[in-house]
Amino acid sequence: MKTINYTENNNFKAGVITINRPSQLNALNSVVIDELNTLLKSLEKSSDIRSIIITGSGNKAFVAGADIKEFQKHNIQQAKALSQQGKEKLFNKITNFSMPVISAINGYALGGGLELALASHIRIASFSAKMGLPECSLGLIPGYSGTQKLTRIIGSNRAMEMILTAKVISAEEALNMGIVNKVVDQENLLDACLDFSKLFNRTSRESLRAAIKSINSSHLPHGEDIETEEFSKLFETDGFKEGVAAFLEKRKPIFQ
Ligand code: DAK
Repeated sequence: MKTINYTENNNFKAGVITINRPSQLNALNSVVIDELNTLLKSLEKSSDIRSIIITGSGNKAFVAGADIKEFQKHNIQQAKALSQQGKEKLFNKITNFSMPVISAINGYALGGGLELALASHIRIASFSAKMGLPECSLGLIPGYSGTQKLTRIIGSNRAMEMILTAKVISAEEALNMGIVNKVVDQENLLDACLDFSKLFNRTSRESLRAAIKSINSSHLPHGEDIETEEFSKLFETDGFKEGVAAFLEKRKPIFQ
C-alpha cells in the first residue's frame, strides 16, 4: 500500500491501495481480504486522508475474482461464513466507508473483483479493462453482494442479462451501462483517479460521510428518515460552520 500526497487545497491526501498478487491476477483469497480490512481500518483513522483509491498491481488485472482454488472445497456452512465475513471485512466495509472509495479498474474485474469495484463509490476504468460476473458459469452466483449492488446500479433487466449469461464486457460497454463513471487510457488511470479525488477537497468530511450513508440507504424503507437524520446532524459540525461562513465572507472554505 502506498499513500500519495497532493497539495492543491488543504493538503489532503488520497490513500492508494494496490492489491499485489499479480501471479494470480490479484485474486482475492482470505489473506488479501484480511490485509485490506486492516489497511482500511488504519486509513479511516487518518485525519489528512480524504479518499481512497483501490487498484490492482500489474497491467493485466484489477482483481480476477475470488480465489477459485481457495473456495473450491467449501461446504454450505463454510461458504455461508465466507460470504458473511467477506462482506463484513471488505465489501460492505467499503460501501459504508466514511470517505469516498474509487476503484481504478486496470484490467480484468471478474466475479469478486467486479463485486469489489461495485462496492466502491466511484469506478474509473482503463480502456483495456474487462468486467463480468461469471459465477453462474462456475455453478455459483455472485456471493459478495453482486446480485444486490449490480441490480441497484444498472437495474434488474441489465443485471439479469449480465449475471445469467456470465458474459464479460468491455470498459466502453460498462460505461454505456452506467457501471463505470469514466474510461481513460491505461497509462493515465491513476492520475485520472487522483484528479477525481481532488474534487472531494471542496467538500466537508462530515458531508461526505453523511452523503454516502444517505445514498446507500436510498433503497431502504426508512431511507428518507436516515437522510433527515444525517442532514440535521450536520448543522452542528465544523464543516457546516466553515462552509456557511466562507460563503458569507465570499471566500473558499477551508475544511479540516
Ligand atoms: N482464482 C484463482 N486463481 C486465478 C483466478 C481466480 N479467480 N483468476 C486467475 N487465476 C490464476 C490462474 O489460475 C493462473 O495461475 P497459475 O495457473 O499460473 O498458477 C494465473 O492466475 C494467471 O491466469 P491465466 O493463466 O488463466 O491467465 P490468462 O491471461 O490466460 O486468463 C483470465 C485470464 C482472467 C481470463 C483467466 O485467468 C480466468 O478466466 N480467470 C478466472 C476468472 C473468473 O472466473 N473469475 C470469477 C471467479 S468466481 C464466495 C463469494 C464470492 C465468490 C465465490 C465464493 N463465497 C462467499 C464462498 C466469487 C466468485 C468468483 O469471483
